[in-house]
Amino acid sequence: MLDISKRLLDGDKRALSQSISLLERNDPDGILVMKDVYTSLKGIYCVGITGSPGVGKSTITSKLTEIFRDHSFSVAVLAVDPTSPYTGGAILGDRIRMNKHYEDPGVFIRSMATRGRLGGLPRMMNGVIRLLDAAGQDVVLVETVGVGQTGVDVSNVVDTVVVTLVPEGGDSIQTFKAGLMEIADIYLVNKADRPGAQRMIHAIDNYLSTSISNREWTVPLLSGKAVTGEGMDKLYDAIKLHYEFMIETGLLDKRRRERRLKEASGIMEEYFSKLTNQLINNDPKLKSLLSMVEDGQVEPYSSAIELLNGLSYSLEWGGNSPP
Ligand SMILES: Nc1nc2c(ncn2[C@@H]2O[C@H](COP(=O)(O)OP(=O)(O)OP(=O)(O)O)[C@@H](O)[C@H]2O)c(=O)[nH]1
Ligand SMILES: [Mg+2]
Repeated sequence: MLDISKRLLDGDKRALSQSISLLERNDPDGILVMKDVYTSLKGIYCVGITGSPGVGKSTITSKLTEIFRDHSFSVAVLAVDPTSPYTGGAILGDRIRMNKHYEDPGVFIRSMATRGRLGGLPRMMNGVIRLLDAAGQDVVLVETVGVGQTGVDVSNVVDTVVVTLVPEGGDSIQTFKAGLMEIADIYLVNKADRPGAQRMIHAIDNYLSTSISNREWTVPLLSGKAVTGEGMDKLYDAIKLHYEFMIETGLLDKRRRERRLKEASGIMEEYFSKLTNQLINNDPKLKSLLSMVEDGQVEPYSSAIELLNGLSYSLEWGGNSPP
């Protein structure tokens, strides 16, 4: 076992930060750590807080962190920054907001970049969550902007999805329908102090009563004012209820099984796609065929098959051209 794995299992926060970085950098040691700690995992509970920019996700996350701490749970916060970590204004704001938690040894905060895939969750998210588990964190709160794929991605990573809406977004309910609404385990209308809050709540209520749902879980519709903390206890209760539901129905286990499979096949897909590019780039014959495709001289479909045949040669011959 690597020394860093031992320190991680002892709950050393520096080892935790370092091992997350290893994973982010694709360092082979990161994989060794993952292997070292795997049998010691307890199954950390993951809650996603998602919604459009500025709906109050960080404020909610901060309040929830407080409540989880009051219940003696250790908390990890993963803030998924749509641009880059530590530079964007939003992340600076989050840092100030989360300041009091930085002093608390029971709280671990990390921001993560999406690496240009706007709206995408970092692909190593499941791995990072496992590292947090290894370090002994009880709960992880994942804050992500719910645009494009992110909202959909987040349900592949967390156990409970909180979709946050604000009164101002009343008209955009149509757009939410496409993906975000389906993945919600809990709806929260934040900024209930703003005009139009009641109308928003009615609109969602309407949506909920007209949409056909065969899920056993009845998605609760909550409202709150995260800045004052109002409604945040109810949010905590709803998360706890959903957690219990997930365990009792066996859904937690089912989702996690599916997630592990998806994770492994995602890693393989990524590996094969990298390998394909590498092989093509190192093989002058394949490269020239591709540039003919690019120029429109040869038909792409049959050329792709020819490329694949060429690749199997490259694999067999260790990357060298066949004799
Ligand atoms: N009026 C009102 N303002 C709120 C409430 N909750 C949060 N805010 C304010 O809304 C602004 C955005 O809050 P954040 O928590 O940063 O929102 P966010 O969703 O994390 O924003 P991004 O991470 O940039 O997407 C801040 O100025 C908050 O103080 C609320 O209940 N009522
Ligand atoms: Mg935020």
